[in-house]
Amino acid sequence: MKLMLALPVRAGVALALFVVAAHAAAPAVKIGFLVKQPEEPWFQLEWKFADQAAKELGFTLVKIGATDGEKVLNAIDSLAAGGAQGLVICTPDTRLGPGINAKARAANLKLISVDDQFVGADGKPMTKVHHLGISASKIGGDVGQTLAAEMKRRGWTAADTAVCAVTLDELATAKERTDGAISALQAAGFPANRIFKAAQRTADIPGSFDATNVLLTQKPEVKHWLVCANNDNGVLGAVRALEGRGFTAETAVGVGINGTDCIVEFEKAKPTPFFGSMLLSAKSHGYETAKMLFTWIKDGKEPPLDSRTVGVLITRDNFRQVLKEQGIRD
Ligand code: FCA
Repeated sequence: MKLMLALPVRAGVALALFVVAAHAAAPAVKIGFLVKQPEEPWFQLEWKFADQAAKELGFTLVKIGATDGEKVLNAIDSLAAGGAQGLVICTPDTRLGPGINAKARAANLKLISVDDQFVGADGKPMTKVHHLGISASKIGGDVGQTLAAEMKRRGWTAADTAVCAVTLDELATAKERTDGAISALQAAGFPANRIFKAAQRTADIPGSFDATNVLLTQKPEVKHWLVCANNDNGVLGAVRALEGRGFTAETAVGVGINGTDCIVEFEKAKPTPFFGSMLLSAKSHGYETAKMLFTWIKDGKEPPLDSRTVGVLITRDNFRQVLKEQGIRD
């Protein structure tokens, strides 16, 4: 009897010791999260949600602002040396894709690209690298439809109105967004010859400000402007240029994308030409990508190769409520 009791007890102790040992031996999961423009509120929110995943799921997150190719390659080296097993990246240049992929593979790091899909040497998207991005054409289409609806609501005529599309065509997702907006405007009956592109030289507010100023100088006769761009900052730069020429919320309308970089604009006491934005899901892009990578590393569960997220229109009227619902604001 004594022996019978003793055996399970001993086995239990042994099992407990084994569990402790196994736990100690399991390598801690460490993940890098690299973004191309760490100063953009969009990327800060991605990081915030990735941090939340790290806390909830129990892994280490290393956030790195990788603003050029050299920084990306150095970051991958230091992640590998520091024992990381994977990285999520929004690359500063999608053409770095093949190099990043090769380096990550060589270092045995699992890889997910976010927002901006890698482009191969053939100029085509690298569809074998796991990616989570936005449904860019659809979201751009929603921007175009919103602009067309606002023009109609205000009773503007096509003869008095023109479209300023601030473009960043070297980035595929950006081109899909502005192309989507232009197609939707044309589908709504807007004449193609009143749609003008202003190419940004840099993907920030000054880049869009400069590009728009050139266009406004060329077209002084236009009474009303409709503005679309790659993202909120693209539209913000254009709005600042329009304001510099006396345009107001009554004479120009811009709709951005991200919904995160325009909050200060919406909070201004007086409306500006920045009418609305397609709010993207920073939580999916930050939390979900980090979680997908974590479960891939920990349980070997490979994420889907290509995931796409949607956007929802926010304006001065509803932004507080929607941001609260999405956990972006208290
Ligand atoms: C690109 C843009 C960002 C954001 C993201 C989803 O990287 O540059 O502003 O829109 O896609």
